[in-house]
Amino acid sequence: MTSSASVTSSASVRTDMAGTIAILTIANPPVNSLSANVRRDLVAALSRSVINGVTGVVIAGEGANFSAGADIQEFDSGLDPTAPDPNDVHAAIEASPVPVVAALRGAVLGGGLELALACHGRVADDTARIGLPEVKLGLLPGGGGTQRLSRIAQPMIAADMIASGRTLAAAEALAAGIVDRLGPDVMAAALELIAKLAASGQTATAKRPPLSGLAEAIETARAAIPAKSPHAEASRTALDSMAGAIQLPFPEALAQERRLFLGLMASTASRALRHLFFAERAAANAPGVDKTTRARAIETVGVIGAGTMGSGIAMVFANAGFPVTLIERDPTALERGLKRIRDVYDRAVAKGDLSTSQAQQRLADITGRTDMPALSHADLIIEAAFEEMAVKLAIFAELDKLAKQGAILATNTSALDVNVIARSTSRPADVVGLHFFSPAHVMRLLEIVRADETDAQVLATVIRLARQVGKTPVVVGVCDGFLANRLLYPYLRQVDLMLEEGALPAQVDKALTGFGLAMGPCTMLDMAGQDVAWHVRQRQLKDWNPAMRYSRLADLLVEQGRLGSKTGAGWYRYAAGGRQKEDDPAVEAMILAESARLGLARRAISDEEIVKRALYAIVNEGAFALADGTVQRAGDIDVAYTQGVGFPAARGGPMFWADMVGLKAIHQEILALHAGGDANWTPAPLLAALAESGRSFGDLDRERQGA
Ligand code: T1G
Repeated sequence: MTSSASVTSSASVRTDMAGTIAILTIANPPVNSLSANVRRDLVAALSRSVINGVTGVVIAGEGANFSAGADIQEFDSGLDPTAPDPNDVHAAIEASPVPVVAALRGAVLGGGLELALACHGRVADDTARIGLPEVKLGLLPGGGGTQRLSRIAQPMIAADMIASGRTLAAAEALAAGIVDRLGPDVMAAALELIAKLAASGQTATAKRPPLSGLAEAIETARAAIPAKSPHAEASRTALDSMAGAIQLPFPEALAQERRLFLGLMASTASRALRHLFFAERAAANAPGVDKTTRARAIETVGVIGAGTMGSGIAMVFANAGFPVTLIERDPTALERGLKRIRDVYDRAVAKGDLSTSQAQQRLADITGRTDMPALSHADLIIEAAFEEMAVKLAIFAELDKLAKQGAILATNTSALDVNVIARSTSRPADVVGLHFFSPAHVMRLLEIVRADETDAQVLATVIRLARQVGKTPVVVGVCDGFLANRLLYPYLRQVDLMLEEGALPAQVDKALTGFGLAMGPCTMLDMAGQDVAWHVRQRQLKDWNPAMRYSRLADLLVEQGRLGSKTGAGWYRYAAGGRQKEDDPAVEAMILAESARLGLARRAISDEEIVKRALYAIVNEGAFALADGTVQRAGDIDVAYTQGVGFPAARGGPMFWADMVGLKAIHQEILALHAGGDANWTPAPLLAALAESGRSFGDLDRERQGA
């Protein structure tokens, strides 16, 4: 075992001795990222150990993680030229005259794995999660990972890890040759491996030949890169770097890897993905909630409503191992909901995504009931009933009577006022909005709607629960549409107005999918149901600003019963049960007739204008939402739109994209559009202020974070 006393300690690397073996422990909470200081101290501690005549070195991580890799913040704040770069650290390890072994636990990711690969051996316990996820940040392993993994791991696995960023469990890593030993006591295993290496002599990874079969493995991995992946370019470049292991001497291949890495680091796509990495974590923060806020225990969940959303939400929690009671008063509707769930699991088993026993376990966790009192013991109850306030108020009145004290009462409403629902109960502090996006068991975004009186403990509970069930929480305030839908309203209005002025649905959709949106707006509404948006518009028309142009085109669709794919017709015509979409001449005729009725001379509208007007509408409304406090950060909007609305992650989200375009230019174009008298283009004062002061939405978020 190791001695207790630390021989020397620096800020981020502690040195202990176990006999004549030095144990260097990286201590840089929360995840031992390899900051400039850590790299500097590692080189110094290693050099000191060798000078002191140790017979071996173990490198370990403080706490649960070995290391989560490079400090991602450094890529934007600037690399410290005075600090050793990762390749300097790895060269020092490989030059060691005594064996260096990595003791791996928890996260062994990115630069953390690269550090371990430079060691002469690696041991792990079964908590280790081992991978090179750099491509998910639009990067590639820039510390020798593409070269050393090619010399250590089974080639097909190595190429897949590098191209996809997939993380291996410890046992997989052992089977792939990345880990030499697996055991519960990594320190003991490390000391044993050092003794073995000291006896047999250690070989630096860089001196080993690349494993045979690498060329084929690279081509196989290249063919498997999903065309629509936000990091497709990074994956391809990472494999190009990996091919260097075959084509070039190690030092030249390493230099090529570094060059390719720096090129990706400067790319907009990587900057966008790095922005989203931090924005996703920031979006889970809420006023009055921090890591010390105690959460309530959630063990059982109730869902009210077995429709599309209710059954999807029930699966979200069953998939995470929670027992769920699904309430639907109408037995036929309940059976329909349960069948919908069975069908989803059957398809998952057929596709091999789930084993039969997993599907059976999840189904067993969902209990269908028609009586609300079955929820009296639930810790969390989520209402997913019909989107009418009267319906929801009646349900919450009943819940107020039967739910146990301390239960969290949530509504899945997509736009209704959660304050009104909360205040209708005797326990408003326990009421919160949990707005899932359809299909709930697939879409990662979860809008957590904090009503005025929602207790901080309730927010803390549902934020942590969201991440526990695989959702990305974004905390928003109460307003019409909360965040994602509120910003869609002006976006969809611009679409309809452009249809009146000269565009057609297929062109609009093509322009926006060409920009990178997963789905065009006309197709999106046909899928969601034209009647859903119609209900929202009817509610908003009650106090409509007459200076704000309004198109009734989408209303005409609904009046003609064209509700979208579910009725076989919407903006498009659908055959084969909604799977085959066709342009519909009847819709074109309807649009042309409406333009004529309005006396509009139809004109050619460019794809560029379509993208600008559609997205500027989102950006402008986002600035209004940031100003009124409904949304805390521009980054929250980016997370919501990339994870809930299909905005391309490689563009970072609408607000990051606007920063790249330049707020001054956007503000000028909105002013020009506003000059036409349409109140849809009233410039948000916050956007004007940022534009005039030369600041970005990113600057605003940093200012607010620093405040
Ligand atoms: N750099 C900086 N901060 C990091 C970080 C990192 N690598 N990883 C996590 N954090 C912060 C995170 O922002 C959060 O901060 C806190 O740590 C807890 O994270 C040269 C170029 C390790 C699986 O991509 O996957 O190495 O919000 O909330 O859920 O080749 O963090 O508390 O202020 O996610 O337990 C490659 C990224 C880097 C791994 C832990 N490495 N991290 O998950 O906690 S590039 C990665 C993760 C690189 C080299 C290349 C996860 C985790 P805050 P968390 P978690």
